[in-house]
Amino acid sequence: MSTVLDNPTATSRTGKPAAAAAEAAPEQTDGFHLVIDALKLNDIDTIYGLPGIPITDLTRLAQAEGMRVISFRHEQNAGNAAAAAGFLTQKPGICLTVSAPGFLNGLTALANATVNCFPMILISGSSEREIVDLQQGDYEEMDQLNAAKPFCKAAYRVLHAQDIGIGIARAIRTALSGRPGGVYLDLPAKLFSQTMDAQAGRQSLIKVIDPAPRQIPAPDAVKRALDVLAGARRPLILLGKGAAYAQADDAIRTLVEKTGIPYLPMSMAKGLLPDTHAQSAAAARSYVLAEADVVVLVGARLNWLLSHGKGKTWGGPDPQKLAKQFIQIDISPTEADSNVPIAAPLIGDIGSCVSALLDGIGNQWKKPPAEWTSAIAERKDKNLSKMAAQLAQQASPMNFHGALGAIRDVVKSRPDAIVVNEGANTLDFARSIVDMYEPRKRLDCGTWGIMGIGMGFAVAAAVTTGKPVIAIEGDSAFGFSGMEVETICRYQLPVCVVVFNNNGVYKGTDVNPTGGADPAPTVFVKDARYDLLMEAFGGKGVVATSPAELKRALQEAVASGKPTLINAVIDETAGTESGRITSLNPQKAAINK
Ligand code: FYN
Ligand code: ADP
Repeated sequence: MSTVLDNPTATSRTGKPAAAAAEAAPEQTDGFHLVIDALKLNDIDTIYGLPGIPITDLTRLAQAEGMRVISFRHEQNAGNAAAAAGFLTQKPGICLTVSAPGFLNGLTALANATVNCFPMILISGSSEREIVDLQQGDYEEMDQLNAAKPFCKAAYRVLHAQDIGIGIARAIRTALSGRPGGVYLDLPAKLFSQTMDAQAGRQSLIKVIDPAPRQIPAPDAVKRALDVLAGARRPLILLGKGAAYAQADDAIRTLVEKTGIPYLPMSMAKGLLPDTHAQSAAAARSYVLAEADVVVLVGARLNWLLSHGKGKTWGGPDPQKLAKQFIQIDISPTEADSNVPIAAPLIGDIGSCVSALLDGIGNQWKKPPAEWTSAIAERKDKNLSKMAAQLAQQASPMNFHGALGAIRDVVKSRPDAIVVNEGANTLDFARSIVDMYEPRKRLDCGTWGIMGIGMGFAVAAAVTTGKPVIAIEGDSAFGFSGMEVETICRYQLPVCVVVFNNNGVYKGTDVNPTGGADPAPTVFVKDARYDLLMEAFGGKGVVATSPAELKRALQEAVASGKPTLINAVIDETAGTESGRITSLNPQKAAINK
């Protein structure tokens, strides 16, 4: 394998061979080094990417200069890793791709990061502007800048080495400030080998000061919010992944406990307070959404996951129940009134907004009426008992509850582990069965309900935290990023993938109605050995057919920190079409019934 030093296209710091460099003056730098130096100056220490023309040497040099470079097998997974790293660290995750096809492979992840409000920068090499713009048929020709624009907060291109510092500073500031999101940075191939005076190069770099400035809410907006809240008889705090991202954990916990208001976590806000907290209304979700009269949204949008704040979920058709008042804490002013009227928008960063509410509340706050909290407790107890009974059944073959009950026990004993979760039934059951105890320990399909985030998110979670990662994967969902088990083995990451293998999408029992040889569209190879995939790369593969086997294998994997894949054999009749969101699935027309 070639190294930086023996690779002729990589320039040394002086831009000249060592012997010549001794007599050459002044010292030179180049585009490669300026990109790396600009990232390092801003405390960015990891690149997730996939080498190839024109960025291969950038990956080599970045590693040589002390950055961690995690090379993937497909850019979408590298992009997802960068996005998850952004969410976990509040620093933009960097994804580095080659031109056109590599760039496009990364674009889904960039769009997903933007939709999820995760800070991420997709840096892509691109082909020569002169040829691309005249559409003369360059190698990997594509107008990447314009292709990226609809999918990110902003897209920038750098043409001159002396502008690299500015380009990276703008990308960082855009990704982090206000509502976080994805940014595209286009670096044409020619830029990397441009040279300039090293001293001038150093001076051209920018260390971004205060990239996510605090945004203090206006005092009258705080007062309005407190007035609305004070009038509530059935208040509810709804925590979203924005609240998890904000890292205002203590303030949020204090707000919940001091006011005594029940709270409902969205899936990635689970663990902000432990799911076992007495005030958690997660197990009474339908009840609290329908019945609450004032809802405080903290970093959560009233999108499809919350039925747009309308309809049956929120108490319709009863007009009294539907006439709720919302207080919305968000950094983005345009989020308010996006679906229903917001009585008290509280615009600012979550830490500042929650602190301002706490200051206003003082020590005089009247806790919610007991009839509200005890009605919730009653609903909650009912659902918890129902769940306990389902978890106690040891069905054979193993079903979702059996398998997830085993995982739930392991997570309880390792609350520092990070859970990555995707699939349909595997996602929906895991969300309510596997309790989380610490903030930012759950990563999942997020705002889009996207499949394919699994291995990318798992790699980033392991790389950024060094903690054990448990990826709970539907067998279909796993397929989107499964090849990255090689990446997990190559970097020896403490990731245990549990594949819920029920032989198909949703379930494995569909048949081809024509009686033809092709399997039904939703069915996979029966009894597939996903565990062998991990063994192919030197990791550990295990088949688990019972909750006891699964629990033992997972405990061992977490304790060893070794890459492991557990093929959890699930009853192929278990699972419903589209899981808990069947209502979104267009039904066959009556004519076909
Ligand atoms: C929740 N619940 C519990 C618990 N937690 N019962 C007992 N114990 C515990 N710990 C109850 C809760 O009160 C609900 O019952 C029910 O379990 C389901 O809770 P959940 O999962 O929180 O709520 P729900 O209704 O499914 O949430 C709607 C949703 C969710 C849209 C937010 O379905 C979601 O996040 N979906 C994402 C789907 C997705 O992205 N899929 C990927 C594409 S799949 P009741 O209160 O009695 O209602 C492509 O096919
Ligand atoms: P969930 O899917 O969990 O409900 P969403 O992704 O819908 O969460 O909502 C997250 C919200 O949090 C977005 O509207 C975003 O603008 C907001 N947000 C993100 N970071 C911050 C922050 N630091 N301060 C305030 N709001 C934030």
